[in-house]
Amino acid sequence: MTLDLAVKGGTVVTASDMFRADIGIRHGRIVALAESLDAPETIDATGKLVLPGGIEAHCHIAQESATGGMTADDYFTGGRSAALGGNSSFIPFAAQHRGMGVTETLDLYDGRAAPNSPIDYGYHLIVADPTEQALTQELPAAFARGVTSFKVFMTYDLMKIDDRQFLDILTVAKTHGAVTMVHAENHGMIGWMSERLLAGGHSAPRYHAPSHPELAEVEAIHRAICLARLVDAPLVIVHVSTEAGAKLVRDARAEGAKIFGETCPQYLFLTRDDLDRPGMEGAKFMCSPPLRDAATQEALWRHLRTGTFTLWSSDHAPYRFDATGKLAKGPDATFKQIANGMPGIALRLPLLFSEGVRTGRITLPQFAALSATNAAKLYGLHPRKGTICIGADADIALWDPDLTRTVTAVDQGDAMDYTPFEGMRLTGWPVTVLSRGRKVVEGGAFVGARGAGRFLARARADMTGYAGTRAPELDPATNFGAEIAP
Ligand code: DUC
Ligand code: ZN
Ligand code: ZN
Repeated sequence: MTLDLAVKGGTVVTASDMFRADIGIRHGRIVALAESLDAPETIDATGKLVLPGGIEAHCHIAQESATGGMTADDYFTGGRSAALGGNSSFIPFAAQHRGMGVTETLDLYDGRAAPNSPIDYGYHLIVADPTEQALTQELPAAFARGVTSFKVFMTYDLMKIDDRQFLDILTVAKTHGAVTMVHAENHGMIGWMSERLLAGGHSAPRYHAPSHPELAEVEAIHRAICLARLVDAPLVIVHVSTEAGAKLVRDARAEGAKIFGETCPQYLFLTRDDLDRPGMEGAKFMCSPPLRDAATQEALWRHLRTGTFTLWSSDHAPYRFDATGKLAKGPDATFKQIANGMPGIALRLPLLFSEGVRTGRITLPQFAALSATNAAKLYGLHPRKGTICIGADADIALWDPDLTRTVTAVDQGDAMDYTPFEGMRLTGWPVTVLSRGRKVVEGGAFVGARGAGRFLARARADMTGYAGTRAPELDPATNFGAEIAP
């Protein structure tokens, strides 16, 4: 068989297996796995781990917030940083704001992504204005276009939807085979706490943590799960930051519901003590939900190891530590006025490798699953992406398991002026990354091209193994019967 490229001598790691094999690539796809292959071009993977290219499934790129702030990264810098972190595709958000149509939103993001992204990309559609037109026509059209996941917010004045709107969106998503994702925090609790803290003169970044109490997340996760179970729709609880929240996800799934959890490095590597740094430094560590404590970190590691979390995502939300970002409202801004979010797209996987795999907390196949395979299955990309098998895109990351590097902001390849993980020494880094057989990272350096990434029209989620738990109260006559596919 004629090959274009062979990756030789490495140890292939998938979500289920580890084996020694050469990988043969032709026209950007994997066409052979064998003990020994040759090709006009070869990559020596001796001593390396050969993993599916990562899929970053939660990041904010070229996205404006409802209040007008823009993320620092565009599709080029965000994609470059993702590639440096071992990813060969990503799924940022396309954010609908109130008064905007869904189709208009997706067209806008196409204009931002297509000319710039160096790696393959799709979007999750944020739905902030579920009008009748959006529900009946635009969301189905988005699905047909390959945008098969929708995100909703239970908090933020200009983004939040109410429970009835949530049920409407879940039902449309379910009808078409889309997955709904939710930012689950109780809006009333956050507003009430914030008002009291500010009235008491507590406006520094450190008060961001108490303004978003753990119970706000727990209540909202519980409610979101109940809403999804009522209509038996799949739901992803994104950025789970509490042990109690993780338990709700685990228990719902154990009962057969199609409930999935995601957590992020910041909740396992940083704590709310970081918000206490002097002056406005704490603003660098403000994200929502906020950082918690050391005991929560350990609990979340446990849940990661035991499978509660299907997804491990960076929630890269890059706002620089200057007047374009965190300090847009001046050096004395209150915690309510500072953009929420932190960067980390290049570190999602190195952090997990170093502190997860190397410490023995998770296995290499678990690492592959959390890198790519689970996201590919849940978000309709599998088996084209997310694994190493015949026929898949040649999206491959070669990892040097023994390479140690110290994290520093300038190495991130993003448009940021800080990293919250500055100074951490991590062992295990991606050294070569392929996107459809093209090198985007070589020798740890970015070699990709602006605009080389392609839009990923995604399919429906793979729900194999999830029977669902439709609420017995629902009468098939109310449109939840057989005409809605499982
Ligand atoms: N939600 C996110 O998903 N990311 C950043 C901030 C937020 O509220
Ligand atoms: Zn969120
Ligand atoms: Zn996010």
